[in-house]
Amino acid sequence: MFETIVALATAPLKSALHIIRVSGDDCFEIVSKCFSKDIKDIKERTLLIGHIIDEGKIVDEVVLAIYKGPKSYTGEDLVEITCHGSVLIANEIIQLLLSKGARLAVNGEFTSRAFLHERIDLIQAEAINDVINATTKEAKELSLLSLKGETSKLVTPIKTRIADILSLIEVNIDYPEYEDIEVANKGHVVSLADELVPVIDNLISNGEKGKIIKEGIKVALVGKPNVGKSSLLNALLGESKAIVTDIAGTTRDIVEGEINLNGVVLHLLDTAGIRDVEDKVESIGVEKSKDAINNADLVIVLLDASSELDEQDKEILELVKDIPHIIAYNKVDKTNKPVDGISISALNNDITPLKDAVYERLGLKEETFKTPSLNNVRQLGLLKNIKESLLKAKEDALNDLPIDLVSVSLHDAYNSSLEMLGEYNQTDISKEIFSRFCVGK
Ligand SMILES: Nc1nc2c(ncn2[C@@H]2O[C@H](COP(=O)(O)OP(=O)(O)OP(=O)(O)O)[C@@H](O)[C@H]2O)c(=O)[nH]1
Ligand SMILES: [Mg+2]
Repeated sequence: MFETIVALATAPLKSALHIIRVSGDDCFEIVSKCFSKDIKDIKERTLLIGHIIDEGKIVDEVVLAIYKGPKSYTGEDLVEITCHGSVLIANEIIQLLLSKGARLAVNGEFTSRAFLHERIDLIQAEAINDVINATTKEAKELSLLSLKGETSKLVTPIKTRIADILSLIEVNIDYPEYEDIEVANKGHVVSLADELVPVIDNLISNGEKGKIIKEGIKVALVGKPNVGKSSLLNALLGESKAIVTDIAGTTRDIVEGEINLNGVVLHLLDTAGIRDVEDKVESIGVEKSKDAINNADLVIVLLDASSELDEQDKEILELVKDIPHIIAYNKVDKTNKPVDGISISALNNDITPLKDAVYERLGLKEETFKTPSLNNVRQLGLLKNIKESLLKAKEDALNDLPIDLVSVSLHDAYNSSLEMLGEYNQTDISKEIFSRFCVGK
């Protein structure tokens, strides 16, 4: 029994039109109670013009897109009511539907229904959210591949191969009397791990790159005071966002900005120049700079090309030594001394060498943008679980543990592959995932 749910699918703002979605077992019956025509017996996809009526009074003229389940987004009977774009009208219609027996949908509930009715698997459901949230054309295109099911296809062969060996082991354990069945031995487990681990490693690597395309990276600009961090931020953004002066210690708080670098979003953080100071405000700023270093995916350390490296520079280089970083020399316009490294002039907007170096560091190739990948935290976490479980099974097999004990880890690997597609422990994961959706999706 699927209750009938209703929600506004468009943003609650004044606009040309609004769309209200209704889905569930009694959808057609409930909508018929408020519409000028009876839609209860509609058997195929239909578009109808008519009126929403409340106790004989017209609320609005609307268009109904009527989808007979299972051929609908949710897999259930579903109606999309397109009304005029007034929030007042949309609310009136929703209230009316509620009074006739529908209930308000929670975040992601329409997509969750699609998942429960097996219209889509969990990876596709996540992709819907990714498509909505994509901020670059590239991220959207990658998410559309997942929505089409291309990403799910990466998991299915892994799941099947593990299932092959697991079922062989189970048959051996359960039916030892069947002599014509191949005996499961440690060789099977070792070769399964040897076959799948490189495949999974490749998926993890592609997934990490896909994550960069989808979410971008956090880039912190750090250096001692006055090296030109804020000037660099402004040059990258193409606007004068951060205050620039020749006074050391100008920037106190983090200044943020975003750019799209060849299809990848860089979340830029301009930080306070790092030095030992007494000033209370500035020293808090310096602490924030250090936090920014630790939370960044990439740190750009800015040095002054026109002066010698000093203790402050060296301390900063020490701070970033275990964190992915790029060193760039700024103010090359001020010196004739040759610079060994990336040299730029933020003042003159001459920053292409740094942009190129950042992009190169991302390790993205043209085909990466077209490669479906398992790229969110959940999917990458599960890939790592599968890999670890396979390695554990291999180790147990090589240590000559009885095959039924070896199979415990194989079961873990198998369950993780099911969880990836949402075929295991459905309610828990789906609740978590669909809660991130907007209402009406
Ligand atoms: N000649 C030259 N001057 C620059 C360049 N970049 C920045 N400056 C100058 O250096 C001074 C400091 O620049 P800022 O961008 O404020 O330096 P900052 O690193 O943000 O300094 P704090 O916020 O104090 O840490 C300003 O006078 C800038 O005009 C450059 O490429 N060449
Ligand atoms: Mg600054």
